[in-house]
Amino acid sequence: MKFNLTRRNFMRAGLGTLAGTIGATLFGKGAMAQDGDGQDADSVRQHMAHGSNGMVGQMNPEINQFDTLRLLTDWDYGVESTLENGQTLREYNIVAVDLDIEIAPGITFPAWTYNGRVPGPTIRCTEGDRIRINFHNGGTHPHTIHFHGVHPYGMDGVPGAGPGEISPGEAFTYEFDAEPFGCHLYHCHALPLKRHIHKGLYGAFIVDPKEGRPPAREFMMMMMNAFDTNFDGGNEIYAVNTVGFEYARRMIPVKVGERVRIYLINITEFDAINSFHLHAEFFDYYDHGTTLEPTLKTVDTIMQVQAQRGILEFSYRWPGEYMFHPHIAEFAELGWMGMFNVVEPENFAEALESVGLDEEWDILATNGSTVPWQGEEASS
Ligand SMILES: [Cu+2]
Repeated sequence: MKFNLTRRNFMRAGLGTLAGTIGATLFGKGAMAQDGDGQDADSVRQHMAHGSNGMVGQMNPEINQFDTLRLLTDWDYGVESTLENGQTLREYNIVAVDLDIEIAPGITFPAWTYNGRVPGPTIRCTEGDRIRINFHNGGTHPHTIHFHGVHPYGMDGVPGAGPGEISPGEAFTYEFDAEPFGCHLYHCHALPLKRHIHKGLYGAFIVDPKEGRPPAREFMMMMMNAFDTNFDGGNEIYAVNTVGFEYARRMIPVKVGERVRIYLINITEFDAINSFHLHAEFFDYYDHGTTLEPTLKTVDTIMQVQAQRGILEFSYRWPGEYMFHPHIAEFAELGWMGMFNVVEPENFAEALESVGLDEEWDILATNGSTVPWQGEEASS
């Protein structure tokens, strides 16, 4: 019997039984296990029947052109220049491409992507910047980019407005000023909408307030997302940032006592509501991220409909391995569950290394904002 498991952390966390349930449920629901390392759905079920108590399989590093842990912090500031009126211009090139991605070990999904990744690039800027998106459709279907933000009608990226749907091989430049500040998103708005969104055409759009926000370790967890692997109009795999259980296999390093800020966006198609529950702590929540004061204080669960989003802030008092997941058991069992590995500062380098990260990731996580905090509050 072959187990290609990277489950050291998983076992340490004492999640063995849960993981067994997860695997059985995952493959029992009709997800298409692909050839990969030779495990089809039947052989996986057999493993489960023989009492495997870990997640089966290993991600194939050759398939995805992105690392799920690095998606958390890879802010894209575009190519920056200054316009004659003194305004900052940020210019981005986004190409739609059809590409198979791996959404769980051994399970590939024929995605439609922005720049070869799901979610697409995390566009980050300051309120008032001019944003210029050179969009080229290199896919096989008509697509658009619709931004959640303020912009003229012709820049709305929907059929009938401006250029409407951009045909394969064609291009269009979307341009507008970034406002309001907050945690936003963009997605394809071609029809049928649910198919174009669920195939993977979405990304985070973070607009920093001009006065910045207090220092924090920041993560883009855009996206609570899901995949309908057999195209029956329901999802088989759920995740945050695309790969089921990846943040359980490779826990996210965090330091005791530091402020953590999560940009959370729900783009799940087919299910009306998604949610986020944090273990062993409570957080403040900024609905849509459009305020500097929390809109909800001291909660440990938040729900979001599709395209709803917000900013979470919290800090952990004690070291430990803390779960986060939707409080919807089905989603959690089908891949949407992750963990924070909270450690003392002196153990942080080790925590990074244990999941294949480095100092560069740490710097991106703690210096993400386009503007330094200009308020009074001391760093936590
Ligand atoms: Cu599309």
